[in-house]
Amino acid sequence: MEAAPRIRVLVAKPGLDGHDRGARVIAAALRDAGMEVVYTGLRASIPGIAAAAEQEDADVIGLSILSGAHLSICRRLRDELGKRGLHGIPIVVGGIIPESDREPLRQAGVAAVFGPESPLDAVVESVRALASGEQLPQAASRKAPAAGIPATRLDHAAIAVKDLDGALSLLSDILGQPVAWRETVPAQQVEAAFFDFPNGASLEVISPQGNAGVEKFLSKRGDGLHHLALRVKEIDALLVRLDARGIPLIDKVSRPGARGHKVAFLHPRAFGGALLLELVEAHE
Ligand code: B12
Repeated sequence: MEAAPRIRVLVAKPGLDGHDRGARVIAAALRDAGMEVVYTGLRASIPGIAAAAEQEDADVIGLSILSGAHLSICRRLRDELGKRGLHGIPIVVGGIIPESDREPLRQAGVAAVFGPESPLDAVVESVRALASGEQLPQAASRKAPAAGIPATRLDHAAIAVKDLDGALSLLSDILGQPVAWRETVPAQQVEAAFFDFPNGASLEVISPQGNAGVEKFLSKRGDGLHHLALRVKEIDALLVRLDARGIPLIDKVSRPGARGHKVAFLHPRAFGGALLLELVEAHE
């Protein structure tokens, strides 16, 4: 029995910018999925892309565009392909594409749009479907991740205390359980202890070991509720998104926190001074 012909994809990087990571990642993912991939390299011209699509007999053309010029590039490519009688080759586009440009891109004949952090398996499946002549439903175009903090649950609430041993013994007695975990966290300059609960959330008790913020909190307000922490995934990508939205952050990049987790704090200004919020990506 003859093997089915391999899907041929032209991955192109038009424009004058040097953002080629996305194109390389996609080319590798499609290749790993068994497709034949031709990558144009940086700064491919529109006529060059159309000529390569013709010569390589591409089933799908994938464009990686992070420069902001996606609309004009896609319209020009559609025209250039038309001149060569290649109207039918589906075009997919990835990169930095504002939500408001998705519909104009669709009108320009683009079959699917993939923003930052698009799952690679979704890209592979869409390319496979397009190569076999399927139309993608609108929803298959991957949208940028939703704005906001996609927290999976409350990770912990933390109280700050001056006398850690005293506080732990009082809490152990009242809660009727021993401390589950205690450590010094050098990156946070605190000593931290945790009481754990069956739903996975914890009560953290912290005491400063050179942490000026916690010392100031204690001298101003005394022992008390210091922060809440939400469990999240892919914390660094989330921080980039929050920063891009202008949300005030104490940490733009995560730091090592207690229990080997990655953590980062939003600035209390994010909540008008009412809340210090920590984000926690678990070390599984
Ligand atoms: C890394 C980076 C760089 C690196 C690029 C390294 C490289 N070789 O690629 C360097 C430091 C060189 C760089 C430089 C610049 N950068 Co830059 N850079 C970034 C950054 C932080 C990440 C991009 C990246 O590599 N992501 C990782 C890859 C894997 O993700 P991706 O490309 O998004 O790809 C995914 C999807 O988009 C999609 N996809 C992408 N391509 C394709 C293709 C196909 C076919 C498909 C199906 C899917 C797909 O799938 C991928 C996987 O999910 C972004 C901000 C951001 N958070 O995106 C800014 C960003 C792209 N840069 C930006 C700018 C302005 C610049 C500079 C002009 C800054 C300056 N003033 O000097 C210069 C340009 C220099 C030059 N000569 O080009 C802007 C672009 C603004 C815009 N378009 O509106 C951004 C958005 C930052 C910002 N918020 O302002 N940059």
